[in-house]
Amino acid sequence: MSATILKLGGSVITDKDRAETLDGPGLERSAAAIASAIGDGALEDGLVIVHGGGSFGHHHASEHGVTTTEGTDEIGPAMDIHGAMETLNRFVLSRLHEQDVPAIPVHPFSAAHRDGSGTLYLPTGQIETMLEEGFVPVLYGDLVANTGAGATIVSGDELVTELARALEANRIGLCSTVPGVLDDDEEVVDRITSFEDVDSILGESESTDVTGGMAGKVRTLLELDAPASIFGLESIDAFLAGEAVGTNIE
Ligand code: IP8
Repeated sequence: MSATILKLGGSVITDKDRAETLDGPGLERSAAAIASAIGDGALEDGLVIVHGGGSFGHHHASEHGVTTTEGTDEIGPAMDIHGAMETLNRFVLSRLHEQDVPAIPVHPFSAAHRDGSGTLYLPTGQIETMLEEGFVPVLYGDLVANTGAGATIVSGDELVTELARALEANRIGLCSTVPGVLDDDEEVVDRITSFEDVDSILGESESTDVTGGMAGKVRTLLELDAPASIFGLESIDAFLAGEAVGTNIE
């Protein structure tokens, strides 16, 4: 199985400054690009979409103090976070359906879990079968049951990493609100091929941030076999058409 994995960042599809508010134009632009790439036959090996939480998930997660390591075993907070993400997922699906994209949801809370050391387990047989049958699976940052911690957050980026390995993805795209990884002069860096590049471009302080931030993202992507690109919404059509856009991490 090989497929393209596309992450739609939460800041692309939601208004980050207003709780539970969509960025309608951003979402519609993304859905239109996906529909036209499928129509052009550019994604014949299949497409898996992962979307972030934006002002839906993150708002509730921070209110309840839930992170990828700090969990909750209370049903109220759990349903606030998961419920908001399910709502966002329904919006994403409906915009994709309006453009005739055969998108179906895969709810990480129901599919994945973490063990006591925090390692994520995500079965992918259902996703592979969906792809074989011509569907476009859509996953999202969510909660997952976590041994000894109740339920913790799983980020969209973690899901992308797991999917890339399990599905032997041929390409990974992270669509965000920045046009790529930026150097000190705010110019997009075309290519990153080593951890040394990350240190020299993003600096020591950023590179120590292994759990989040751009350096952490780039480091994780470097460890994967598939080439990855980080790009802005303006380049989504070109990425889906197979072009090199934004920052290429290989
Ligand atoms: O926006 C986090 O996913 P991300 C999702 O990909 C939640 O980091 C539930 C906060």
